[in-house]
Amino acid sequence: MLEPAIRRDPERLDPPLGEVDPEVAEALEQETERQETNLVLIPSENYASRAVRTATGSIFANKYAEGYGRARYYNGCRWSIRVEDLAIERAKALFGAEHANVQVHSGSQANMAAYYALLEPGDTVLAMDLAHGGHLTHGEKINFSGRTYRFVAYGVSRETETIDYDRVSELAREHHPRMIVAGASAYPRTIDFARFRGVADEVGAYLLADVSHIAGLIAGGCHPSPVPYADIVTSTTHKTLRGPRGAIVLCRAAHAKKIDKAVFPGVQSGPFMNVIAAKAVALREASSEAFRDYARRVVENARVLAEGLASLGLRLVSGGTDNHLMLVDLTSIGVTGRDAADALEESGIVVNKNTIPFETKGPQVASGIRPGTPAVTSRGMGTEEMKRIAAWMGNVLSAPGSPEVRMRVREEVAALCREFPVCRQGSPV
Ligand code: DSN
Repeated sequence: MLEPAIRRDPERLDPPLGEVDPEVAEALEQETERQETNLVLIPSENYASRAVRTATGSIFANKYAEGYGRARYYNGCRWSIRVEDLAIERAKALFGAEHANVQVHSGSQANMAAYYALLEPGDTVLAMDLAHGGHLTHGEKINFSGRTYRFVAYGVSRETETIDYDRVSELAREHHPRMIVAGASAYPRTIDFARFRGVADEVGAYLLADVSHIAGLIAGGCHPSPVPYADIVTSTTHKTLRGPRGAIVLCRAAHAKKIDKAVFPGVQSGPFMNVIAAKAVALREASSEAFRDYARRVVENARVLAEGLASLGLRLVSGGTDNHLMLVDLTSIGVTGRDAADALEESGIVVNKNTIPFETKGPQVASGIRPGTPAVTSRGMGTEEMKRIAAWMGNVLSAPGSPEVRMRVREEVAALCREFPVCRQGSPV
């Protein structure tokens, strides 16, 4: 039999990135170098595995698959349905949830869908103040959440800097919210979801848990799960969970239809099938014993890093950490969050500036920084490395104007990074 002539040479018609777009290729190369040679302490960032990145960059990106289950608006969805089913089943099994929506594109859209499913515009919602550790989508005036619903803010107590549950209860009785949001972006302590449920029940409110930051710790058994208590749980997939950039929504069976409808066609149309395939991979990885060990090491590393910083005289909001992050109040050393983050970046240590509870400066300056350990732990670093990182941070923060100190730390950081490569063969990273 004669072989058919190949009429299209894929190599010629579909050249590699470097040939198509040298500028983006260069940025990609430089970003790889940056991620290799710097210590990432931003607690919402992580290194997704090669398997997750392969799925994210895969040809599933070419497919439209609007709809759910077998009811799609496009043909050719057989393998898209397969990866979506895998992601759904794995999400339900990992978190013990009755229903999972894996189509939702981002954490913000997950929260939008949750509000859209259970609330009417103008309804009252009780959520954590952004300045106390909440999130933009938990009712900030400039965000869709604050513009659409009537948010009332709770926060942390001035004395303990931990969530003031008595005040949450008082506010709930005063304002009768239709929903209470439990969850934060900059809160270093364990969240008592059972207590939130109790308050919600007192006033007949729905409970939404946004676990974007701590999802990996929950999956790994290092933080109590909100699933038994919350009506809806939203989470991003790229933070401690170490998946692709994206999100999931988990909920009780009673809310399943409303959530699915709120995601599509409510706030989204076509799902990102490549990202859904990558979520399936990440959820499989997060079900492993190795991931449980990873989550345990993230928390242990955070505790050691926090102790190291405190031993240098730096003040930790709430006195320490139970999870993957800590908030460092720099007021007493006379350095702003912005200057600290800039000086640390020049030294090869990447953190984000952060407001602290009862902040007196604007968010672009801020009084604190928010270091976290998910990414450095993914690289394989442990408690000895955390002690060295704390010492380097102390050196830089006590001499923020010294280029010599920054240069010395930068060299030592680069040497440590070489011992823990990000893209090494055969590593989980
Ligand atoms: N989730 C935020 C963070 O913690 O960095 C960004 O929206």
